[in-house]
Amino acid sequence: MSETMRNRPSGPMNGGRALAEMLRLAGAGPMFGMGGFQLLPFYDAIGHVGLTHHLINDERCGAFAADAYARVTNRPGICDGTLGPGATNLLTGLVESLNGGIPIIAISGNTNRAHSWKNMTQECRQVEILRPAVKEVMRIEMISRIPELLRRAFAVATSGRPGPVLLDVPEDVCHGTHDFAAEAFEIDEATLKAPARRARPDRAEIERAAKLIAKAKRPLLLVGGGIHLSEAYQALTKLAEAQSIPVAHTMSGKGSISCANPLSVGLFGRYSRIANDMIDASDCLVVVGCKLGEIATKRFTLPPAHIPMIHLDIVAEEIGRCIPAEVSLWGDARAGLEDLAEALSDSDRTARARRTDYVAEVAPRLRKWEAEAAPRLNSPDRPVHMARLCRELNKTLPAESILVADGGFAGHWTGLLYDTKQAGRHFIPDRGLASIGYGLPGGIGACLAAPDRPVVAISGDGGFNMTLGDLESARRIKCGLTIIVVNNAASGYVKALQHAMMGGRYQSADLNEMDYAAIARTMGCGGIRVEDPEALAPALQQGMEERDRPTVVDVVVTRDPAQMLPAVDNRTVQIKQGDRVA
Ligand SMILES: Cc1ncc(C[n+]2csc(CCOP(=O)(O)OP(=O)(O)O)c2C)c(N)n1
Ligand SMILES: [Mg+2]
Repeated sequence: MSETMRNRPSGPMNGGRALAEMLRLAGAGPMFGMGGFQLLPFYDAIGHVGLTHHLINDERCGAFAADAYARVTNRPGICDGTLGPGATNLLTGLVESLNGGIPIIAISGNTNRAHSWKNMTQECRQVEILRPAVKEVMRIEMISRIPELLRRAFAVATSGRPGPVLLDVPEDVCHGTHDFAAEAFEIDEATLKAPARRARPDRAEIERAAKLIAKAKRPLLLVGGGIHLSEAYQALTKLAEAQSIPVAHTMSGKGSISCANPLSVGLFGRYSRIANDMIDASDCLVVVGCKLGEIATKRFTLPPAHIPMIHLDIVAEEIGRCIPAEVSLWGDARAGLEDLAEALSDSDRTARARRTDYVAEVAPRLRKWEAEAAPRLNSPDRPVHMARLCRELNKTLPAESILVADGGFAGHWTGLLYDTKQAGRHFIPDRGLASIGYGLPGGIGACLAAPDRPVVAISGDGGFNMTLGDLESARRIKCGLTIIVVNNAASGYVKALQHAMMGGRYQSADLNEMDYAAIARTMGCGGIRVEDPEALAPALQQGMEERDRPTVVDVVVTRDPAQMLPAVDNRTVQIKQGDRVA
């Protein structure tokens, strides 16, 4: 008998307790939320059954923290919100997880059904509001069905493309009592972590794909966040190395292969070092776990239509959505990559020999890019240049660390210039919905998921302002998180666009000059203000050494909107690719 089965509860208990017991059996990690009357019995049971729950000051942050926790562990992140505003505050975070394919279980309290729709305080149509924000809504109408629906929530969250599930719990279900049999408390271990099950692509299609790759002189792998969800790291590196195929990645796909691997050609799409040029010169693209959305394709101008494309994805209807695929591989990324490697294995030696010159191009191309970018990467400028900040991150962060990147420039600059030193989820940008405000709560979730590893978050000042209240949570939770605030006293992305497109007419783009390090210190956290680039590395080091409280590193960067974009934004001006690489 498994441990789970031995610890099954039985007898009369309230709905909240039954919920908590199921989460305990599922091995749920830390949960994030803010209580209210409806879920009180659930909160009461949390400590009793030995689960961990953190009060968060904004439910959106709870959902973001759960999302980052799930990205690091591939286990469902868990968050909750009370009736009405608690539930609706979850919305932005849940859409991030939905678009990013991240397994989440969100619990919302709802009204007592004896009084629903009689203008109950806080009441709203929360299920309807949240329905399109999640993979599935499960409304629990009977206390006796709590174990069954929790079981299903885990299965839905971790199967196929993972995603968020909303469990909507009426007050009377949470507070009411049922006499449970021990047999009710059962959970399928396979569903506790994504991917719950692995589907293999059709054999004949694998053979077709293998033939296409075999005859290609310049094949290129384009990979997205699906590699992380499938934990396909080894399979990807193995195929790339066995066949000498360089690898380019999206922002979410960074870390699919180590950025230090000689076959890694970096980010492709809106911002690129050499990857876009490699795409242009390719004769076979192998796209894996990647939706080929706007940013990855430079607003659908990449890749050129004449290059044959093999597209491997877990969601069949995602294949060919934006760009037609010559070969469609429907299945799990790891399984598909393994099958491709196996189908090609007889040709490994000859393929490597034939592609010697091809892969030998990568290093000099990168060196050329590096030489062009060097003045920015090594910039001694004050205010600090963003490229210099990225370089200091590359130098200072250890291989096992995690960098969480917020939706503003922080994400784009680090997406382009930050290098992971090993494969794995070491870079977490919120590219599902690209909301600002993810950095701090995402950092909290990542810290709790990886308590022994340094976690650094990087956020714009606008994004930080949005979620500053949860610095209090980070301190209370004793997160040894380092949070870099990219302080440009502006909603910089907007200001840069207004500079480029609106003739410098700035509207609602400026923020106050603030000292976020001083604010952090007032809140009982560490706070370091950095104005000199030489002070970056020691500040980051000091932040990472603080193991039981957060440190804010407030970095003063340029206020010049002409200097803010990491490369030319293709929606604004058409400038030759590579004109401004950093
Ligand atoms: C919730 C939300 N609102 C608006 C946007 C649009 N947006 C993208 S970047 C940006 C600027 C954010 O300012 P800040 O966080 O200071 O970052 P900066 O661009 O200045 O580095 C805005 C408003 C968004 N992504 N998310
Ligand atoms: Mg800003």
